[in-house]
Amino acid sequence: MHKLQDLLFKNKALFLALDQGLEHGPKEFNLQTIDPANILDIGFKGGFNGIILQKGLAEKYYENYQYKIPLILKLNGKTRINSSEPYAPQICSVSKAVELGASAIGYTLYFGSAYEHQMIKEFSKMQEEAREHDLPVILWAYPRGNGIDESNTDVLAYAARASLELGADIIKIKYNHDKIGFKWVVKSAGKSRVLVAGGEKTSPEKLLNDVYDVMQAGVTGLAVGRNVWQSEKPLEITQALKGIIFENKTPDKVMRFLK
Ligand code: FBP
Repeated sequence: MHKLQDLLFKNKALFLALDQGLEHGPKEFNLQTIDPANILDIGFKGGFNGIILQKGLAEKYYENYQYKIPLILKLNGKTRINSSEPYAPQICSVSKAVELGASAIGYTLYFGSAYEHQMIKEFSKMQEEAREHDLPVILWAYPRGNGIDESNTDVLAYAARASLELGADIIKIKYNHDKIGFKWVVKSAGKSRVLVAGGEKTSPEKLLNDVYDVMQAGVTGLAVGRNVWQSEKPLEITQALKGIIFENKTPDKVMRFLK
């Protein structure tokens, strides 16, 4: 049986991302959050639908959480130490993901990069292997590279459509604050689900309003990292996000969790 439904609640999803240590470096963490176990705790206590980890964290920290929160294993990644044309090589196999107990796999594809063809090839192979193991596939669809406008609505819609055609079950994409245009991005994804990325830490009001807007545009939910675990009230902001995503509440109604 396809496990995608197992990752959803009321057909919606809220995932916690913890792959920023590789992507951005330890500057994202403080003395508390530098310990991955403390963020896994937030994932479990907050009742997230899944936690997104790279292989190294999964090997060393996931064992204690395997019956508490589903694992979404990222199979590629890169650092930002050298900011040349983006390419995130595959660093983990599908069979390793199965061994580590993953409920889904993830891959970041930089649409428009000079290395796009290489990533499309890698992703396609991985997607077929994932099908053999019945693992849902989440594609981080990030337009990026020389001369690419990352927040252009047409470019985002193209990335969403390309992800559908490449076989992604869930497409994780960034919101560009074009409320109307984003509906077209979601439509372009067809039967693939769309999740929005959290982005840099912002005020709870702005985050909740953005999440409300993307839910109105038809997305399935959010895969958020910094806006939760960099918050002084990570569990409260999680409650507020859940109110909007799973209970269709408005930002005004859920702000009480943060008071
Ligand atoms: P955040 O909610 O912290 O932005 O995490 C979402 C995410 O997609 C992570 O999975 C990933 O590490 C990061 O953003 C990549 O961000 P970017 O490549 O834009 O710096």
